[in-house]
Amino acid sequence: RMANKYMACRNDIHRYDAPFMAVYKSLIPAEEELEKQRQLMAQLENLVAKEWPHAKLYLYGSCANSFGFPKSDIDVCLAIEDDDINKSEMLLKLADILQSDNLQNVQALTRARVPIVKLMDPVTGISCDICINNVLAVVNTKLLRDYARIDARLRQLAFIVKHWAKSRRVNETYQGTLSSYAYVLMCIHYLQLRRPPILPCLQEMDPTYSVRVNNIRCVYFDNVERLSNFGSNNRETIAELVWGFFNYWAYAHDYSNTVVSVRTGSILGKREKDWTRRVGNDRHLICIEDPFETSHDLGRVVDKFSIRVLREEFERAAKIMHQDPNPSAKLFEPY
Ligand code: 3AT
Ligand code: MG
Repeated sequence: RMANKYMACRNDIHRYDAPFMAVYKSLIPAEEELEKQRQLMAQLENLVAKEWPHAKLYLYGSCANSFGFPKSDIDVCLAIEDDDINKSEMLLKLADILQSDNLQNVQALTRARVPIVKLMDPVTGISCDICINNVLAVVNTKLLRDYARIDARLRQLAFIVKHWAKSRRVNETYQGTLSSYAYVLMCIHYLQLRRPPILPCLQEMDPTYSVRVNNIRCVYFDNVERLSNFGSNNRETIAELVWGFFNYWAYAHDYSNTVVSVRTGSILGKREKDWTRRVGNDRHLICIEDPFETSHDLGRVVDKFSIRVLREEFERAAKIMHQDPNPSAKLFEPY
């Protein structure tokens, strides 16, 4: 199946670069939206500093990793270095403070898997989730943002892939499909493996950035302004990359035996990670290694039903990219 279906790229592919670029541009948030986010952040920083002068607030997720769509909620992490904090108490206290400052719909979800306070700012209309000490998410956000600064094609590809995943409803972890974070890692990995490569492997280079988060050493090369020519020997354009990405996940990826790893910039064996069988709820039917929490498979939410849905969607996308007369519209037709 793999060998005979792995297709050559259609020869009129460059006709579709402009339409895909137009889709990409339509998905970039406006500068005034980012300004509103900064405004809300400043207000929150003020409130938090009064109660916890040593705490810091960080944006994470799509509002800070440069892969955010317009009108998305913002994710905020309150980081506090204090050994004896009680997260629930702190979240309840935070909810009180926010409420008295006229923020709306304030809700403390202390029993959630990641406990948060939710709020809506009536001035900017932005909704926001605040969690406590989820520092690994802040660090992986920075890694994604740093990769995006190396080559513009990453952001183009990832926006198209995220838009496809949302349109086709395969970006719903509670339904067994993949998170946006997983899709962006798949895009980075794809560009690391192009020949010549479009992205380097930052975690394999001499580190210039290093933090320790809950005993995980997060180190990598983050002087990315030095790498702005890295991908210039590869001339592939957006339509080719979208085609190649879907072709890879439809026909070329070895789901039974391999793991994609941004950390090493390579494909690893499931065997070496001991991800060959189901353990608890982790089925490892599609394996995407977290770059820092390396025991964490971002595909673990995928089950035997949703893996079929996903693979059928990859095949549908690959076929559209291969032969549809209007791929930049057809790809995103709602499910
Ligand atoms: P959307 O535009 O909201 O779809 P996002 O980038 O905000 O995309 P998520 O809402 O899936 O992505 O996740 C928010 C951030 O939380 C992204 C990443 O920094 C972190 N994160 C999400 N899922 C995981 C995970 N399984 N492991 C580690 N970090 C994660
Ligand atoms: Mg988000």
